[in-house]
Amino acid sequence: MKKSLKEQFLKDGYIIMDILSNQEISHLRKIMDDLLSPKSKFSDTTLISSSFQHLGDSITEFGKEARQYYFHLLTKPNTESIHHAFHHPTILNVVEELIGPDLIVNNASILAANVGTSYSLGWHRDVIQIPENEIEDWLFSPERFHNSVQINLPLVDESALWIVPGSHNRPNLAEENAAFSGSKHYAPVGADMPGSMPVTLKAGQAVIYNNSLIHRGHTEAMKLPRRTLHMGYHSAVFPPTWHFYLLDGNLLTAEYLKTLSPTMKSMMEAYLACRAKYPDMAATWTKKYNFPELLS
Ligand SMILES: O=C(O)CCC(=O)C(=O)O
Repeated sequence: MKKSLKEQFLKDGYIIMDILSNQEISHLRKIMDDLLSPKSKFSDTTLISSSFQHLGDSITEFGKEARQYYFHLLTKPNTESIHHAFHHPTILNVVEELIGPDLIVNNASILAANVGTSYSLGWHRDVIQIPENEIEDWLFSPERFHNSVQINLPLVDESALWIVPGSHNRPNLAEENAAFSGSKHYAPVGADMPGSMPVTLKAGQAVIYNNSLIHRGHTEAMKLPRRTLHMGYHSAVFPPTWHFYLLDGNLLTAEYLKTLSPTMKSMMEAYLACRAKYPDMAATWTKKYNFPELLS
């Protein structure tokens, strides 16, 4: 990786890279469309806000409402046909250069919506698992190593992700706090955020970002469908963040693991080993966990 890309990632909190060939885009698009079948049509186009995204949607519900769907695939049987997208060698190489080796996937999802959907998710940093009264400013300091990388990789051109560049390693500015209206989780849907911009991506390009960035999902009524791969990783060489716990480890049963490809199976075994080593999500946002030198 060009040194400047890592520098840009550290400074701005995101980079954009070409990942997929045209052939890979068509191949994955076909698989994704097949997974999203049957293609229900919504008749009521009232905007439905997409909060509580971390709970995930059921893939069989796709298209019944005029909204953006967020499908967590790992631990969902019958979605294996697209799992190889989540260990694409180019993606793993880039992420390893940004945070370190021995990557563990903790989020393997699809963000999808049909033409005509207006999508609006409130501004947030990905700290939803942390109780609001435990979210402290030092979590966003440049000294804290954020062992988590998130990626949006659309198979259709899009600009649904919005970000505030550089906000990942500093606390909220006064005007940002005003936009959040007192919440440390989600700003009210539609709030104006100073310094924000949409991330415009061509199919096959990925935005690779630090999800401590202030960000949101937002589009006017879509003229193209949304068909985006969404994924998250951490390096097993370092302690994980709270994002690691997004996967329900209890669903990674021996029976389920047998249904996975050898690569995904070994990634999930690595996940379980890491889970055994770090069983307590609530430790991950404590100061001692993030700055182990405080322990000595
Ligand atoms: O790309 C999007 O729709 C937003 C995704 C997002 O906000 C998130 O995963 O935290």
